[in-house]
Amino acid sequence: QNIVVLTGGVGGARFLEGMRAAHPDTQITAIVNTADDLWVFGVRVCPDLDSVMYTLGGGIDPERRWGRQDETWNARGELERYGEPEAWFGLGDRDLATHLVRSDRLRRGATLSQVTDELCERWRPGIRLVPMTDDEVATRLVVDTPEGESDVHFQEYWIRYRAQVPIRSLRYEGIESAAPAPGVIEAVEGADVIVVAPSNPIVSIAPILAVPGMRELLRTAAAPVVGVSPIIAGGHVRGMADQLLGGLGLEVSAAGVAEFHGARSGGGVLDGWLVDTADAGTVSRIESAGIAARAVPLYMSDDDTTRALAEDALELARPLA
Ligand code: GDP
Ligand code: FO1
Ligand code: CA
Repeated sequence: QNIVVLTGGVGGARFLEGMRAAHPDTQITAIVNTADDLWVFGVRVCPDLDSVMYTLGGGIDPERRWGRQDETWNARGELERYGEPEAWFGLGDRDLATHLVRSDRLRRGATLSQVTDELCERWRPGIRLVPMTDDEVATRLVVDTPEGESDVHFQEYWIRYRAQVPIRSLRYEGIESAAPAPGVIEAVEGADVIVVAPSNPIVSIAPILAVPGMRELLRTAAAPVVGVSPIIAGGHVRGMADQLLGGLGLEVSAAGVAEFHGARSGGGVLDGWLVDTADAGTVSRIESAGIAARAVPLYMSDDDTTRALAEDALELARPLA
């Protein structure tokens, strides 16, 4: 069996842990969002790839859920003392080593997928991690800051402005000329099931689908496509997904996200969608949009419920194959 998961960072990484626990001997391929990535202080940072790699490799900071555990911040302190304008972006000392290796390889001509394979030789995530594209894409937003309208990278909006400023527009810069990374098309075509992880719909899943060819690839895939809602009872679980959905005028609900991704039968990408038991009342609305829906516990509070959630996703997919 081949399982393919489309994923962002935190929510997706946790879900992948459950999938790996449920199917330790199965080939699982994660297609990871790279539109959060940025160059800062001369290094290439890939937050979602690193969140997934560190989580599955046992190196993630368990509280922050990004960056390394047992981290120190000496380099960051020194950057602040230099008055570096980008010091709002926190690169820990341990994390910095990952970025030095990645950036060195990229400058020598390696592709992001090659570097990711190399980093994974150390972390051994047990799941194949493939960036959505080897080309540079950046989620950028035009926002209203206290200093006026500003065109910022997603990371600046997220970290510096804590997703608290009004959004005028959002775009995935560079996406038109991006191509799926090697292995992406083969993975989707060879999949027995494709799962959309409980990741941020706007900044994790949508950019993957916006890579030219991806939407069509999913629409015509032989395997069923099922997703897990990142929204429970009208709110984000961890992180700030509601700021983006709400900020763009979209409905912040499990059903709203299902309709945003759309039914495969109606030009979207989903055959099935899992909502939390708290949202059981919206199952019929989702089904009337042409998406098979079920209500199960979606809160990944411990390893057992996370593994059960992965099983539930595969079970929802089974009759849709
Ligand atoms: P990011 O790239 O690091 O922001 O991570 P993702 O995009 O993969 O995941 C962020 C999303 O995960 C947020 O929208 C959260 O609502 C969702 N999330 C986090 N924990 C859980 C959970 O336990 N259950 C569900 N269903 N969603 C979760
Ligand atoms: N998140 C923060 O809130 N503050 C930071 O300074 C920060 C630095 C950082 C460095 C490397 C990395 O891989 C992730 C980092 N994050 C930080 C998290 C990052 O903004 C998020 O994981 C995502 O991009 C949200 O999708
Ligand atoms: Ca992300």
